[in-house]
Amino acid sequence: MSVDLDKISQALGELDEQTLMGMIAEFLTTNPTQEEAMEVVKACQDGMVIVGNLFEKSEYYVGDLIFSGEILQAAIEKLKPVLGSGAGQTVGKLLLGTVQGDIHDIGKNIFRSMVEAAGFEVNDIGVDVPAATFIAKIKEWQPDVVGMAGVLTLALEGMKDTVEAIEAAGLRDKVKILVGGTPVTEESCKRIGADGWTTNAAKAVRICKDWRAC
Ligand code: B12
Repeated sequence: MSVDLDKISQALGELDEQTLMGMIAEFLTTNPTQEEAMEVVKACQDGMVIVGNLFEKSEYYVGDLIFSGEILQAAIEKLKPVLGSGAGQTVGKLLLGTVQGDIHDIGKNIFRSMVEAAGFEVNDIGVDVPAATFIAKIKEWQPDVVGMAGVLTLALEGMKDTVEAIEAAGLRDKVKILVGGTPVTEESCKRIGADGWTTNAAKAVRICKDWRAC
């Protein structure tokens, strides 16, 4: 791979948009594969961890978080043609949203681009989505998979509440549930009552494909 992934993380961590976009533009001239583009996404994700840590230490402020989000969105836009176009046959239907209480959506949007590229039809219901909206959309749209996103620790509760509400509505056996975002772990997945979890969008796509294959 022709690009220095650590430098990508560092540029995003330092909010150095010019350097980051320059490196991405150069990377794109090398005719990269989807896997290589995903490694760049991962490096950007690591850069966001640097941003988060500096925010925790009060060296960065909310304005810096917002700016980091904008830089990452711009980087993902540039990488989108390599991450996938979404063309081709539909392999399944995925309902996707960030759970109630959480407005973070950058990771969700990356996952959406990638799963669309893998042939899924995606109904993205946005951020801060109440359980009742998930339920109404499951009834109306009948997805195969429900993806719940969240990066706040609080989102784990939102996910658990949503799964419980889906169960109470008698819809639990109609859908597979996949949870994703930084705080999600094997243990929290079990507690939430989801069928799968991941903090990696490429792995999430593989899980969705495997579910549709069986
Ligand atoms: C950017 C950012 C913001 C932006 C969000 C912009 C946006 N449109 O999303 C803004 C400025 C709005 C923001 C606001 C806040 N934020 Co903020 N934010 C971040 C930051 C820096 C990056 C998050 C991010 O985008 N990461 C990059 C993406 C690519 O990673 P990801 O989400 O994990 O996604 C990957 C995978 O998880 C997976 N994936 C993601 N979603 C899904 C979904 C499914 C279904 C699947 C299968 C996979 C999947 O695919 C992705 C690619 O591989 C983090 C720091 C960090 N280290 O995470 C803090 C962070 C998450 N924020 C934090 C906080 C505290 C806040 C605020 C409360 C700040 C405030 N005081 O107002 C508010 C929250 C408001 C709310 N109710 O949600 C804390 C959370 C602490 C906690 N433990 O709960 C963090 C960790 C910062 C910190 N270290 O303190 N934030």
